[in-house]
Amino acid sequence: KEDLYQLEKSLEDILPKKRYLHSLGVMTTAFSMALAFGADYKKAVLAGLLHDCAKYMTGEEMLKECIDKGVPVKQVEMLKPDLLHAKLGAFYAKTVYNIEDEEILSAITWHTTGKPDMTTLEKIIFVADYIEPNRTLSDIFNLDDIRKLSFENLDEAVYRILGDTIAYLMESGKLIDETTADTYNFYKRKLC
Ligand code: DGI
Ligand code: FE
Ligand code: FE
Ligand code: FE
Repeated sequence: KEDLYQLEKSLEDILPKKRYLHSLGVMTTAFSMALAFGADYKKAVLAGLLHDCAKYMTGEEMLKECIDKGVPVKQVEMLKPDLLHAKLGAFYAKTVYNIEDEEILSAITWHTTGKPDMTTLEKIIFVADYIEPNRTLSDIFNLDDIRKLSFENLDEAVYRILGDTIAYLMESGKLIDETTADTYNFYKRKLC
């Protein structure tokens, strides 16, 4: 049932090549971080591999799919439907890939915005998504620093990633999901 090779093949079939390679990068990064931080590495592998499993559709298609399948959609997700790939990914992880573990499903659900007071596994997936080897310095500011920090202080890494993500969203005039802002505030308070 938990045949990793079969799962990798299914994702390779459905995801665009770059997205598939990114998923493998998140999987191995999350595996290493789970070992470093004493989290369940098997859960980290499954969550990392599957976290973007819905990211082969357009925003419009994801919105329609969520409405069809009864997955609740927030107002900000109506306006920025790309955000839906996280919760739709968790829905597919459960219904298509037979993942029943709530910790894995939750880590997938919250991998884009984060959420206040995350579990170690949730933080690992959130951070691994940002630092995995296929991400490049041209995509992401401060990537070297954040990669190093990620294996030293997980909360600090989450905080820095959110700060940089929010700065990027503001610069490009994009809507900020309230959960992204709440998560930033939570970790800012936690660290001071
Ligand atoms: O799916 P990935 O590209 O691997 O990574 P992700 O799921 O973390 O998505 C990253 C994108 O999501 C990035 O372009 C920033 C965007 N994002 C994160 N938080 C918010 C957001 N976009 C909006 N509009 N609002 C947010 O709060
Ligand atoms: Fe994603
Ligand atoms: Fe992310
Ligand atoms: Fe991702």
